[in-house]
Amino acid sequence: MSLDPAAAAATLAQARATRVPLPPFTATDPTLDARWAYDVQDCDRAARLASGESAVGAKLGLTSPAKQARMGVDEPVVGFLTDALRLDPGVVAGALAGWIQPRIEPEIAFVLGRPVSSRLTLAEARAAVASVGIAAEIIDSRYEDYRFRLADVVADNTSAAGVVLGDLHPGADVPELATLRCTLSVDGEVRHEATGAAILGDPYAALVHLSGHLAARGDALPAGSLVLAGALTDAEPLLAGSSYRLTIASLGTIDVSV
Ligand code: OOG
Repeated sequence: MSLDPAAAAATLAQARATRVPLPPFTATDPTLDARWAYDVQDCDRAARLASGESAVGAKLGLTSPAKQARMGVDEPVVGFLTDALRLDPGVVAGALAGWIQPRIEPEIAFVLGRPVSSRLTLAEARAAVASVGIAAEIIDSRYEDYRFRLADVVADNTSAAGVVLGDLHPGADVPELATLRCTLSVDGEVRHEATGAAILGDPYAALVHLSGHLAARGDALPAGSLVLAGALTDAEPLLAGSSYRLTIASLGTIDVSV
């Protein structure tokens, strides 16, 4: 019998609280799968909501070739977002001590203009988006050295640790997202570049994937939800004393200094 999902969620919560990373669950049970892992996520989400956090949306992960290759997992994953994950750029430095091995990565953020509960077409996904912006996602794997398999990273809410959201623009005012250029610079030096097409060929395809995931699990997101489409480039470690600039043409820039 697989490890009880509630027990795994509690073990991950303990790792977050104590900042002591874990060996991956799949090292002891390689049969653990995505279904088990999303059950762990459900336990984690229920515990966080019971402790007073509010659900604010969802995040996709591993939607770009750069991330899939780096992390060795070749399919997109979905996590949940609560208000506790929303950060102002100015507080990231102060939050550093609360993480284990944080990294930062550039993302496209959507705010939904309508609820999503069934699988959308690409055209429906576009129409479901009210506004679009740039986000900086902070990830912090609760597994030693970010070594995990699909079931581990899903159980760990896809490494979610924080979100800095930039200005939002009405979806209709933004050029074709697949064409937008993105850079991630550290201390003034460009480390990573990509276009929006890095995300499943078209960032709206991430929303299609999410809608299929929600439909399959009988889950839904209300209008107003925040959705992160997944990193366009590989992530950079967040190191004290460094400055990070994330830019997506037409969407904006986020500066974070730690
Ligand atoms: C997994 C989460 C990846 C993304 O946007 O690709 C992710 C990880 O890299 O630890 O959030």
